[in-house]
Amino acid sequence: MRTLNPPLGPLSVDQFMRGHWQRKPLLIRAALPDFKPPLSPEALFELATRDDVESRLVSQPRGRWRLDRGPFDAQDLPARTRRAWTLLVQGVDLHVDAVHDLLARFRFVPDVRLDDLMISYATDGGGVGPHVDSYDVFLLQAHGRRRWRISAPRAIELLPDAPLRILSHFEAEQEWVLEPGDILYLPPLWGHEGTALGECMTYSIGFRAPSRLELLRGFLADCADSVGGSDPRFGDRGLAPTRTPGRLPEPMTRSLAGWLADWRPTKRQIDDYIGRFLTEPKPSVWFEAQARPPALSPWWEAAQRRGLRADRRSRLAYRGRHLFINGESFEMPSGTSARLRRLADSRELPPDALRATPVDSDLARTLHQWFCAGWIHHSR
Ligand SMILES: [Mn+2]
Repeated sequence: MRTLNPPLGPLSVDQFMRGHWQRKPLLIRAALPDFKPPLSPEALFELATRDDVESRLVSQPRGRWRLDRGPFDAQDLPARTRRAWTLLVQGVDLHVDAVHDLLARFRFVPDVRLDDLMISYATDGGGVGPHVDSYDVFLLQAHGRRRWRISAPRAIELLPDAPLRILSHFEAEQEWVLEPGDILYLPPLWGHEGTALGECMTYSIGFRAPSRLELLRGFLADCADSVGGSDPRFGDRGLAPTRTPGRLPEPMTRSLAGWLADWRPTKRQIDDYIGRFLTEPKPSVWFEAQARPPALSPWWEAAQRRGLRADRRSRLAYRGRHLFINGESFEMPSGTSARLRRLADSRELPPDALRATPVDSDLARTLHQWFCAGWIHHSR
């Protein structure tokens, strides 16, 4: 995946990042002027039948909000002629190359900040109500028209007893009708409400940002897994008899407090965890390992002839001598780092990057291992 021109209209990437990113909304008319949606509504409905695809149906029977979770058979969905329903399909970039390729236009933001591309299909009047999201989003109008109304961040009150998070008070400060190819950028916590004007499809390019609690939870669990080894246990040889058996023994309290206060993760543990955490695939992603791994030598010959590319679901990042891929950490052997970084940045290695490298090299062995795991493929 090449890095394509950012769809920011007249703004440069620098202007956008300084003036808008995480600060204020931006409407970009004709951001992708000749945009043709790569997926028809029928193809989207088909995706929503799969159990490895996260989908939701939002409707308002008799004026009450209703949320159903997929997968949905064709007969589960309301008719396309029926008003005001919405089908949301999450992570479409994980399943459709042409949709994944769209994300290349947003790689002016680091890959680890990018979450997924969600497609929302709605019939006339459809929407999911006024709400806020915790993350930045680019709303690309892919087909038909949608009216967006937005408001600046403020104290949030939600409708009681609704199956979705819907703001109970929402006063729009600005509103626009988006046409195909237009994009609306929203920073986190801006109130927004989108309403379909006729049948419409909107692509949400969503970002991710960990909270401190999410990071700590995972990190502490990870540390606990790797403690093992020399695990001292409290002992109290010489303990004096007590007449107050209900009281916490002071020496015991002091020892345990010392263990807690003195425990420190190493810098290596910390750096390693951050890289693995930020490249962890989504829970729905499952890589199919090669049932019959090819022998290294013919495989390497083919790789040198055809080049290699990352699977569209693979998450890659590097820092210093470490490369992180799909939640695992590799120390890059000397002589491999320039090319492994190139694989992370461009998501492919063309034949000329591999040609001069012998089959008994660290690079060939590492890439072969990733190929067998299903993380990378031969280029077409
Ligand atoms: Mn939203």
